[in-house]
Amino acid sequence: RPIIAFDSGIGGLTVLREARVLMPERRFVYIADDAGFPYGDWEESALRARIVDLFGGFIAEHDPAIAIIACNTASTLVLEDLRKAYPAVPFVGTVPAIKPAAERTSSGLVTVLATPGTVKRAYTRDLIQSFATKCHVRLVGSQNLARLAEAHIRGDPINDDAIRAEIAPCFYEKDGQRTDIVVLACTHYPFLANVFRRLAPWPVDWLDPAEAIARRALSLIKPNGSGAEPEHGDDIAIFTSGNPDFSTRRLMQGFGLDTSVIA
Ligand code: DGN
Repeated sequence: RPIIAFDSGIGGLTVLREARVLMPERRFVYIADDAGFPYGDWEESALRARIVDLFGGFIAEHDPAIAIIACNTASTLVLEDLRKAYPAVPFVGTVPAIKPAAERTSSGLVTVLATPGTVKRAYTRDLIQSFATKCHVRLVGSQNLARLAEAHIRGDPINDDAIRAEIAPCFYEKDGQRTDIVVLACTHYPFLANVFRRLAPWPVDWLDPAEAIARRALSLIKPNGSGAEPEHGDDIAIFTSGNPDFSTRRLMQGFGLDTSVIA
C-alpha cells in the first residue's frame, strides 16, 4: 500500500523528499491540486469541500498505508474532516511548527511565515495559545511567496527585491532582542530557503518541519511481521488537477526521480 501525499502544487514535494529518504522501500502517490492553486486566498468552506472531495477520492482509490496532507493551508482546515471521513486511514498533517519554535527560541521573538489562509485559521491561533505562552509570535501571511517558489522551480530567475519585500515583515526587534526563528509554515517555502538566508537582514533559524513530518509518517507505518512491508520499489506516481505538463514533472527530474509513472 502506498503513502499518499497531497498539496496545492509542488510544496508537498519538500515533505515527500524527506519521506523517501526515511522510507525508500515505499511506493508514493503525490497529488497536486494545481487547478486550485494558490490555496491562500480561498474561502474556507469552499476549500474544505474541494479538498475532501479531491483528496478523499484518491484515498478511496489507493487505500494508502498513510495519508500525508503536505500543505499547511489545507491541514489547518480539513485534517479533522478527513480523519472523520476515513477513520481507518492514519493521517499526518502539516501544521505550523510553533511548538518546536517556542521551545528553541532564545530571544523569545518568533515569526510564522505562511499563506494568508494559514495565518487566519483558528487552528493556528490555538497552536499559539497552547504552545507559545512564553514567547512572542508574529504571523506573516504572504500573498506571493508560494507563487514565487513555483516560478523558481520552473526555472524562472529569482527576483531578489520581490523576495526581500515578502520576508521583510518577518524581522522585528523588541526590548533589545530580535527575531531568531522563522517557521516555514508553507511547504513551498523550503524551496526558497537558501534565497531567504542570503537576503535576510540578520541570520535566523529558518525552521523547516519536513523531516519531522516524514518521521511522524514513519512512526505510524504498521510493521508487517518482520518489519516494513516489502514494496516493489522506489517509484512515485504523480497526479495533478491541472495541466499534466507542469512544473512537478521538471521537479521530479530535478530530483533525479523516475518520471515514467507520472499519470
Ligand atoms: N503549500 C501550501 C501550504 O503549505 O500552505 C500552500 C501553497 C499555496 O497554495 N499557496
